[in-house]
Amino acid sequence: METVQKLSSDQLIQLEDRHGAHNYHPLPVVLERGEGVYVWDVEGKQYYDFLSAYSAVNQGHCHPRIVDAMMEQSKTLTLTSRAFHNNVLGVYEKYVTDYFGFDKVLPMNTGAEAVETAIKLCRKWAYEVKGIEENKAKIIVCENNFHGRTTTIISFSNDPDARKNFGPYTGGFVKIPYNDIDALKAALAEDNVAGFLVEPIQGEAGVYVPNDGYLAEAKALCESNGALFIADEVQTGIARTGRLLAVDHENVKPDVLILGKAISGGAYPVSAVLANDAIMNVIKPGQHGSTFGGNPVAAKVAMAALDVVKDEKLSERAEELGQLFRAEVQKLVEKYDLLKLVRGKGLLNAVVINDSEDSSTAWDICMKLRDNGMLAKPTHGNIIRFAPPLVMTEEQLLDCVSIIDKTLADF
Ligand code: IF1
Repeated sequence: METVQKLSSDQLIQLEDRHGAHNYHPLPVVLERGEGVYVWDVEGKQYYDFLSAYSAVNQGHCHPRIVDAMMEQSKTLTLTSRAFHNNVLGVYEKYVTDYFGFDKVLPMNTGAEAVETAIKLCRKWAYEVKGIEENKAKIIVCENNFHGRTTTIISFSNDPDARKNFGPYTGGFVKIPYNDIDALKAALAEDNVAGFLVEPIQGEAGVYVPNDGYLAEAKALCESNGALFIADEVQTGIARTGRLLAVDHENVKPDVLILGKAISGGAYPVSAVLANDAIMNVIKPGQHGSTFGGNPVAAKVAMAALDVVKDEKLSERAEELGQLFRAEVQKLVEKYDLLKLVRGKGLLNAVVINDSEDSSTAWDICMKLRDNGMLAKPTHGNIIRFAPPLVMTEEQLLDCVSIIDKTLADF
């Protein structure tokens, strides 16, 4: 029998470097196992995961209930395509629409696909229900948005890395500043506006939390102008910010809700677009879909992942732990000049480093955090995002705060 030699971190990083496209710049750590709030690298070192796969692993790594659901269904039926019915899809569709309180769901796989779905849905609704002249519909978006990587989505990004040399771009989008109600009011007053696509908290922009009341006002303005309020909760949804949805903080019900990431607990690519009949019924057979969307494994995984969120009270935990985390890190902000501020909601938080965006300070801090057993990733050069799995205990969270403290003290 052939013996497989175990590769070291360095060797594995080299393989990626040589054979993979260089579309990421990962922290140099090679993980091979995860359980709950912990991950282990190939040398056996244990870390707290403070990224949670960009908030996909809210339920913790390899949650046994989610993994069991996936294994069980994988042994029975993995994919039929939508050319035939299967015995899981309808059950899931009822489950997920009851769970979030919408008439219908359109299942997809990735966040970007769900955003694309919402854009198509919004445009079709605008032409067929609102009565906008064909090809004239405009969707309002925000500056510094992040909604994914497709050609249409990057067309309305203003991040040069995301955009440059990927044109020609898709038209039909109007960009306004985030967290600016007057700008929204002015944009909605224009002709042919179909909808407003917004992140309840801007994730990629550095966990940028809008003013209290912004989302509720924005929703009310959309309503009075006959435009759809489309919430991209791919990152903020599923208990991350201390509520099931981030819009729940302001009791806002979106016309179109976009979910991804943690709807599967990170076990499988699952995304969803939810809306009521008056909107969703504009999509007819043949007009949208995907081979894997709503497949039986995805459906079972999503139901298990959403069960876990309720049964383990993850929204409540995120709310409580988030309060504690920000209070503790605020003490560090006062203790270290290096930290400018901490902000966030629930367990979606970031600290801004007192240094320029092009400095390497945040990256260097993340490297030291790694050495001290905690994994986090900088964004925009001087911001570090802290988003651990929501299944963390208070004791573990305080342990992490002391790791941050110790790391900064050494700096
Ligand atoms: C990467 C950030 C997180 C998203 C929102 C849609 C999507 C995302 C609000 C698309 C994806 C990602 C993808 C990721 C980095 C990342 C991210 F740094 F950009 F902000 F989460 F923190 N809407 N967010 O945040 O979902 O198609 O990726 O499933 O590696 O590019 P996707």
